[in-house]
Order: sequence, then C-alpha cells, then structure tokens
Amino acid sequence: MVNYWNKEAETLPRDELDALQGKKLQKLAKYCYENVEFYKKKFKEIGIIPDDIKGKEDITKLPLTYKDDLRDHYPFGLNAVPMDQIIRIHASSGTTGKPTVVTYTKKDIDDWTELMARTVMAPGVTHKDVIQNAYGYGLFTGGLGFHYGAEKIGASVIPISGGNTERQLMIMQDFGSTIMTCTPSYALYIAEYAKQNNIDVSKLALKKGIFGAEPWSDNLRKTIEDELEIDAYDIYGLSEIYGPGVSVECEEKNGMHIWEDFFIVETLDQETLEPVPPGEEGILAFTTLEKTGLPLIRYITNDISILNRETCTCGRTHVRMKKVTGRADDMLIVRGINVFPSQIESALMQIPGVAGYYQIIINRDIIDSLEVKVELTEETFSDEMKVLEQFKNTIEEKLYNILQVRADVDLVPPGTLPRTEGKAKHVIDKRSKNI
Ligand code: DLL
Repeated sequence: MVNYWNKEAETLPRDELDALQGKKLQKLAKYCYENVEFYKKKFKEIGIIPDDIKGKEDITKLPLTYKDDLRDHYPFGLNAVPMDQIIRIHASSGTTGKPTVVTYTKKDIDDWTELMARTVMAPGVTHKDVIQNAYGYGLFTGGLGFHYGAEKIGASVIPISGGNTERQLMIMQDFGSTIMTCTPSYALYIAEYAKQNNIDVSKLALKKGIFGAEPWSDNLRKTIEDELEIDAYDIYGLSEIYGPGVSVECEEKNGMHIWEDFFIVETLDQETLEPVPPGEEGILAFTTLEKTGLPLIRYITNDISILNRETCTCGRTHVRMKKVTGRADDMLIVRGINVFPSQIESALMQIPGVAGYYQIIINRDIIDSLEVKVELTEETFSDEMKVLEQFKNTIEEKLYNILQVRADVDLVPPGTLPRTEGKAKHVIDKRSKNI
C-alpha cells in the first residue's frame, strides 16, 4: 500500500498537471509584476507583459532570478506583501556576508506544511511513528519545516534539534523513536557514537531516516543504512523555495519527487542557462507557483541534477530529480581540471576501511595541489605500516581514475576529522583569500 498524504494531488495525470502548472504560471507572472518592483522592472527590460504568458511552455520567456538578487534586496526588498502579512522569517547563512532572508505569509506556512506532510509520508512514515527531529530549529528551515509536516500527519514529533549526541541516543532508546531526521553527516556521527558507546542499534525501534540539506552519495547511504540498521531516504530543498519539502524519495528510492503542483522545475545548461534536453544534467531552476510572501521566478539554485519525467512505480506522477551531484559553484578547478567533491566522496565510500569522514584541501604552492584527508576505521588503523601504505596507494589510484588529477591521500586516525550536527564542510580551499 502506497503511503500518500494527498493521493489526488500526488497522482494527478501528467496532462492535468501540465495544464494546472500553466494556469498557475499565468497567475504568478501577473502577481509578481503587480507586487514586486524588481520583477516589474525585469519584465520591462526584456519587453514582456504578464499576458504574454499563456501556458507552461512560455516559462522560458520569463526572467531568471539569482541568489544575488536576494542579496541585493536584503533583507525584505523582494517581498510581494507588506510586513504585516509576514508571519515567519527564516535565513540561511552563506559562506560570506549577509544571510539570505526568506519570508512567509500565513498561506505560505500552510502550503509548506502540506508539502512537508507529503514529504514526510512519501518514505513510508505514518501517524503511528515517533519522529526524532534533529534538524536545527531556528533560522535554518530544517527543524521547523519538518516539525509542521510531522505534526500535520499526526506523528509524534520530538523537537530535539541538532547536537548533544549522547542525549539524542538516550532519547532514541527511551522514547522509542522510529524515524530520525537530520543531515546525513550527523546520522553518520550518531552511528559512530552508538558504536563507541556500545549501544546495540539492533535493539533500537529506529526504522527509517530522512536525510538531506547537503549532498551525499549512494555509497554513504549504504554505510548509514548498515551502521544504523535502517532505511535512509534523501530529501532536498532550499530556504528560498520554502526549505525542506521541495522533493523527497518515495519508498522506491529511485529519485526525489518534486511537488509539481507547487513548482515548475527546469534543468538549465551551466554555461548558457538555456534549458537542456530532457534527461540531461543541468542546473535546477525553480518557479514557485503558490508562494505569496516571496514568490520567485526561475530561481537558479546552482544544484546540479537530472530530471526523470516517467511515472514512478509508486504511482506518483510528479517529476523525479536524481541525487544532486554537486553545485555549479562548488566545482573545484585543480590544475585546469574540474573536480566535484561528490566524485571524491562517492569513490571513498566504496572502499571498505574508510570511516566516512574526509576532507578535501586545495593548496596553492607553485601549482595547485589536491590533498584528501581520509579517516580510517579502528580496524584498518590497527594494520601495519606496509598495509596502510598499500591502502593509501589504492585510494590514490582510485581517485586518479575518477578525477584524472593526482590527489595526495593522507590517512588519519579514527576520530580526528571534525564531526558536525549540521551540514559538513568537506572542502578547504586555501587558494581563496579568506583562508
Ligand atoms: O538545506 C533545506 C533543507 C533542510 C533541505 C532539511 C533538506 C532537509 P538551505 O540551508 O537553504 O536549505 O540550503 C540549500 O543545500 O541549494 C543544496 O545545495 C543543498 N541541499 C539541500 N538538500 C540537499 C540534498 C536547506 N538532499 C542548499 N542533496 C541547496 C544535495 C542538498 N544537496
């Protein structure tokens, strides 16, 4: 039995979904033009009026929106309503400068709750579950986003937020948590902590985890599933487009369903920002069809993925996105070669004896050099020097085959690389000025 929150919406036939998106897009174009000065100006610049938008296919006539547009109008300049209609403000901190601020009306919070109810249920969660929500509560959208969706479906939600791993495990045991929600990095750390403290995970009631907010490979998924003895599902989202709940894997674990009655998603070429042919990799751009506080047209995420429009075996018709393989702005260029951190993670996670923690360091001496610190498991670490040397060579070879650039692998003892309760920072680029 497929676990739907809103079966009618989630299984709407493709043609009806397309027609609905077209209608909503027309309304959105008018709404933005009339209520957001920034969009009115953009429309005028490219010489269009809202009436030019007659259906979904006209989306490419509309202007693109960039993260910098939000920054340039910090904090509330792109709002479509006065502040007295805003009931929630979140923000996501970038690596530099001011955070990206996002605002919600009452309708937006209700809609996000609907999206999150679908999102929590798609991996098979029901009202009988006890959800330990270890995403951060606060300006970050993860904690409250999950909270509202979990309550909406009638599950028991534990608003524990991130951190204090000892307490996480105590509560997990005592309250009988069946679902864990946090970043994959934190899930990995919880598994490690349990092992170190002789907590038998097979005795926990935990069945599933919904992990996201950062890129993670299928190999890391396998590690987490094995270590915690659960099923792990990927969830994607970004603050600008509500937060979590833009897409999630269903029980088929074969791509994340994007809730298309709320968004139009496009995949754009990284260089030209023109749409790529169906099934090809591109940057995701989202148009919000229902947001009223901060509506966004063709918002460039920089996240790279592939879309699959086939109906899923779960019956949901909504388009699926593959795991995000990286961000266009995360790509490292080392000696002229493009390197994605996700390629490195994926390669490392295939190697037994690697603990799951790694750090990529780019140094600039005369030429750029790529160093990868790889943390070993206790078992591997106790091996003799000769074995370790061979192990290092194997990893270096594997990385070279994938990246086509030499990486210097530095094997480090268990427990030495930083742990996180939120998003992991895997890359240290010493070439950038601020390090
Ligand atoms: O991370 C929202 C969220 C919370 C998603 C909880 C899932 C679960 P931001 O902090 O604004 O919002 O970061 C958004 O994180 O553009 C991606 O680059 C990355 N990201 C989020 N989910 C995934 C994922 C939240 N499943 C940015 N895989 C996005 C890969 C992800 N990257």
